[in-house]
Amino acid sequence: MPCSIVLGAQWGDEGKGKVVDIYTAESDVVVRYQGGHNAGHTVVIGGEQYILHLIPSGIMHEDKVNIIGNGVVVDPEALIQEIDDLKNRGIKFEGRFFLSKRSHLIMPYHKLFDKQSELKKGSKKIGTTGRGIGPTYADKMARVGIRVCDLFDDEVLKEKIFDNVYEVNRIAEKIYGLDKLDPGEIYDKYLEYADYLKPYVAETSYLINKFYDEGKKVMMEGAQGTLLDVDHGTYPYVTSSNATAGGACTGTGLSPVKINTVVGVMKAYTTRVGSGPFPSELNDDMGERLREVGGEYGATTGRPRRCGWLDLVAGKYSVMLNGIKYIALTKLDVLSGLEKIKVCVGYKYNGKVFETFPPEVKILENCEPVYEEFPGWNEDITKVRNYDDLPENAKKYVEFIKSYLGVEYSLISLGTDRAETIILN
Ligand code: 2SA
Ligand code: MG
Repeated sequence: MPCSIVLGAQWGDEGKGKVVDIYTAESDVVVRYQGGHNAGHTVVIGGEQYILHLIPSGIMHEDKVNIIGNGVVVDPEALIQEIDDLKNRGIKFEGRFFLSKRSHLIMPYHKLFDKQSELKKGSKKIGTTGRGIGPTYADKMARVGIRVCDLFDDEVLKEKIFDNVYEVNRIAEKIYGLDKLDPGEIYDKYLEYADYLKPYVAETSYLINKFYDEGKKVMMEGAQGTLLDVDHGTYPYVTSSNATAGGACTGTGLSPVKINTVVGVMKAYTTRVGSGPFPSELNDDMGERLREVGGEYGATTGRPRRCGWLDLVAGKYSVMLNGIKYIALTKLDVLSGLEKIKVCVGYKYNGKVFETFPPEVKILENCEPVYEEFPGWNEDITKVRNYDDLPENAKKYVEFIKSYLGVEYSLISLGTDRAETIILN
């Protein structure tokens, strides 16, 4: 396929890093289109683990081009750190890594406001990663953001930083009782970042379209997940970008008519980090078991992830929103050894059963999940490479999901390593 999108079909942490890494083998160019270093994409190659936050997962493959698109918000300090770390592990960047001139920059005051506004919200907090993501996108929409291209015009950069910090300091003092920020200090620091990043900066929308026109295969890598999408997710308990397929067009400059397929990455159960409704959440021993066996801790913040059964109401919504044709089903191995496995197929609220995903947080928070129950299996399935060799009960579970969602499987993942995978389409 000339152009595909691989994205999270749930609340993030579906195992996108590994799936993208596998598809990278068939792609020439890998592009991130939204989010920032709030993402944590884990890739394990030959037993070595890499956690990528901003840089596309394709960086692990020597001959692939990696692009941070215009829709991504970039903390230059975090990006430089990530580049340095990967370079120290032998990964090359020159000529194969590009950063959009149109990407918005995360500034020190964005991080400050992210944390302060969470503190202020108290029990109503979103549970953000504290990386400054929301305030940066807010500035972008308010048209006061600072973009990567601004780093290379001293005059423009200075003016923007000084104007913004003037406003920021009024709020910092008045609302949060904080010390004033020094705009000059920020300006100097960002000029240093500019020097470091200069070789990588490009007009990536032209670049991506050029690669596409040359017949190169482009894969767009989503971050977070569909239900964290600012428009379609569990608002306000969402991230501030469009994690759904539409975001891949606005976040890269590649037209929707050029995109051939969307692969949704879906975990065989559900997790979410941060606050917000989660109808099939398990606040019991089973939830604890999924967390421990699945290693469900945030790849960016180390936070324990909330765990629950697979939610197919959410899954079907996600398939619809993104036009998902193929599902990459991950972490099926985590369910081995369970006597029974449940799948949520409806939300019961006020005597009514919803089979569609409601926008009202109140309904999602107070509904009772309607479950289908499946018998489990005891076999260790991590060594299975052919679909037919899966235990019968595992096949029944997997078949149910597929027919409920009306999709095909592109692969079924049975472990963190690249090799622990059944490739299907
Ligand atoms: P933010 O920081 O403004 O984007 O937070 C808003 C909500 O989005 C959630 N969010 C995430 N959920 C899952 N995984 C994410 N990435 C990291 C990971 C998370 C980590 O891969 O593990 O390490 O904690 C991610 N990033 C943002 C967040 O929890 C809020 O609910
Ligand atoms: Mg993650």
